[in-house]
Amino acid sequence: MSQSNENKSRHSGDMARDKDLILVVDDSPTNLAIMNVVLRDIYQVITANNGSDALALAASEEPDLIILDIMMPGMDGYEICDRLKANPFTRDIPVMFVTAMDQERQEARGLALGAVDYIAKPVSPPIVMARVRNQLELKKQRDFLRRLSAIDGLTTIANRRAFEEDFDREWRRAIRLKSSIGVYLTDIDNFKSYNDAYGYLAGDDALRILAQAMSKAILRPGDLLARYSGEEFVGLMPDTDASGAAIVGERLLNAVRALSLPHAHSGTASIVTISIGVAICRPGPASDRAALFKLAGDALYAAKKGGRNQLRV
Ligand code: GH3
Ligand code: MG
Ligand code: MG
Ligand code: MG
Repeated sequence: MSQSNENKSRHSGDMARDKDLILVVDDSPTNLAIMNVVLRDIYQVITANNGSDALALAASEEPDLIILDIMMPGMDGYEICDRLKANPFTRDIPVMFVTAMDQERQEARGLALGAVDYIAKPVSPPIVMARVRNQLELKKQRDFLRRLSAIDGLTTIANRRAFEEDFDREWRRAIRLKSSIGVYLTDIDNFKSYNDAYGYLAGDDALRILAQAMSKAILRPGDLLARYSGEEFVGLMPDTDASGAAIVGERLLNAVRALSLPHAHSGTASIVTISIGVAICRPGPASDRAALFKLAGDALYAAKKGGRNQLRV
């Protein structure tokens, strides 16, 4: 899997298409042509006539649905489905089989391999349309729920669950690519007294405003900012070394200062400020990502001890 593929897949959820994209895989040019005619008015259709092209297209184009013929020379539909399901970048794409009539065993085997539905040959256009529409609708609902489960309700940025998933994925990627990875933890300074002085609802507003400002301060598309807990935010910086991480940290500090939210008891500058702890490493197979996270926590503690409104590495 190439690096550009991995980067692309990280952001597939953001990808907006005018039409749903369907990949049709069949060794018969006639069958491909029929499916194309049936689907092309409503959907964008791409085709492959063999397994390896199908797998490559599935990974690079991230179709919304794959329609897969079973009987093919070389890699058959079962094997293609198996491989799609084994690859984290393609496993969530719904697969529908095309089976010859009266092939109960084919249908059962396909469904057991993770296919969501099947179409019987010879294909009936209205049935193809109906089944395709159903599966695309279900996929939209799944994608919606997946996005929802990754979002923090108060600030609408990523939540802790999303961070943990990203951290795990980026960590393994950094090991594979022998690249470095940075983590930062931010904590609002004297936020308890902000709530005490201005009220808890004003505190919630401040959290929303800070979250948006910090999100905007992060330049690189691969970087993640998430709300970790109460008034603590966590960030992930793939492919970032110590100097790059310090630059991001300074941008975050300045973005919050620039808001100039009045905080009479901030103990620092009479405005809301944050402290940041940063940790960077180049993980190997034996490294522990919890240890990197703890280093960021230690650095944050040092920033607090050192007077707040600052960054420590
Ligand atoms: P420090 O500078 O040491 O961080 O001081 P602090 O007062 O910010 O201490 P700490 O980080 O432990 O404070 C957490 C406070 O953040 C407690 C609570 O009042 C506030 N807080 C946590 N979650 C929320 C939230 O969702 N909404 C609001 N309004 N306040 C929250
Ligand atoms: Mg065939
Ligand atoms: Mg805190
Ligand atoms: Mg705090």
